[in-house]
Amino acid sequence: MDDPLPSRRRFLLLVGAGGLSGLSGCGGQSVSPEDSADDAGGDSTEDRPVTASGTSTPERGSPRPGNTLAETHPGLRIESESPPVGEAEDRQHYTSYITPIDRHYVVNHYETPTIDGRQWSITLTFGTKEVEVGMEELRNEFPTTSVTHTMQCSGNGRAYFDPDISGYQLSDGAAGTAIWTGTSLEAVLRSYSAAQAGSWIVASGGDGPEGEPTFARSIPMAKALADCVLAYKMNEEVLPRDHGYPVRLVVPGWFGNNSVKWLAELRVVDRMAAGARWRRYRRWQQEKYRILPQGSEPTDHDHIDEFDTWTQIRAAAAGEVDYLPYMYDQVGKSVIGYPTERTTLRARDADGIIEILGVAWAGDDPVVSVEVSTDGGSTWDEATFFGPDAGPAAWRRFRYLWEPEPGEYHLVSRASDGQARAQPRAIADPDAGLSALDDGEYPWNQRGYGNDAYLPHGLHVTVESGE
Ligand SMILES: Nc1nc2c(c(=O)[nH]1)N[C@H]1C(S)=C(S)[C@@H](COP(=O)(O)O)O[C@H]1N2
Ligand SMILES: [Mo]
Repeated sequence: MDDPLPSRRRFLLLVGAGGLSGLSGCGGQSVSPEDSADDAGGDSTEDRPVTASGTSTPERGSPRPGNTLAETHPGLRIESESPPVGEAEDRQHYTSYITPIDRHYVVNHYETPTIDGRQWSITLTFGTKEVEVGMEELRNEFPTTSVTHTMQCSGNGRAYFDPDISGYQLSDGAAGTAIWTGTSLEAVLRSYSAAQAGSWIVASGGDGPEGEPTFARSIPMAKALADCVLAYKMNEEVLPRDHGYPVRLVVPGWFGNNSVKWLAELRVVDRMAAGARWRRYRRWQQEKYRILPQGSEPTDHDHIDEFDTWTQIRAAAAGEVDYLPYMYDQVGKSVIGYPTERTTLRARDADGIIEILGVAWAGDDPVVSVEVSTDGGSTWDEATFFGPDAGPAAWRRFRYLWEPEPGEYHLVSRASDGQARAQPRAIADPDAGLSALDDGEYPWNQRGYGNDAYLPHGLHVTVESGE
């Protein structure tokens, strides 16, 4: 090894416009991981030097620092360059199985950090132990694995809420399917005998600037062991900077907010990040990414048992649980990718057939059927799945062969999952609260999360005679 650094693995973190990144407070042994998490901020950079003035050559193949999101992702409609946020600018990528990187949406809460991947390591803490798992080790000492996963931002579809929701106005484009390659989280946890040390993992990113809460998510151990991946490649390329270079957590089937980018720490613990002791780590777990009906406020919880977001909504509506839902396992959804909104079509052949194409997925649940309606949901007909089936974490492609007369049409699609749950019709009035779902409508919620109602995702087309 030509590692010039002393015994302990260290990394240099170079920062962009966002200022010094706050990777403090991770050093030192502690009896309880929570104790070190309750950090006064700003101390202990000794073990893990943070510098704004160091230089490094980007790893070969990694994108050059300094590029704008518009440059690296020309297929996105940019909502913000600082921090980078963009969704696919049209629905064309819903007609193909794998989403090219330049069309795969990006959502960041802070600036994309500039990281020297050769120096990067993940700090794994469990019980009283703390180890550094470096990139070489991840790549070379564990079997390589990959997962095809449809990632969707919880805020995809926010633009359709009425009353409006403030925040990035994501409509249809904040979902994409990529092949994520790396090391299974289970293999790493087992090799250090870390899995038995707790029932939760708090995964945190290296992007939070000094003084800001760390982007951290609490993942139940069962899911971590089932299929999570520490990914360093996306669609067979070196993981791009904006998608988490050099390594991110990928939580298959779950909303994108769970897949922590620039993964810096994995803490094996016995509860979710909650309360004052987890001050730096609780914000993105407890305050954000909750389904909050009108007038409600989130409270911190240490533990939940149900991760299916739809089931959580139902349980909260029925008063069976005392917490408001967390954004984990994705709800069933389908999107038509062809034709597109307000287009004029002609039948493609003498038979007068138009092929409607789209994708459908349902998180951890398989998607079992897609129906298409050409009259805004009055009548439905079954679509056909085709193409690869990589398991529930990835969407299925569907097609529907349509033989229309000339005229105006309102196309919508509706997926059903393995529990016979069909997409709701529309977004409910805020007064309906969480029980809207029982009436076939999607609950309006304060942050505009999880919208899978079929009417807002429909489109209008004109069919002209082929003569
Ligand atoms: N460290 C860190 N991880 C993060 C985020 C972040 O801001 N910081 N954003 C999350 C959100 S909200 C989403 S939807 C996905 C987006 O991943 P992508 O940009 O690769 O599409 O990353 C998640 N992981
Ligand atoms: Mo997100």
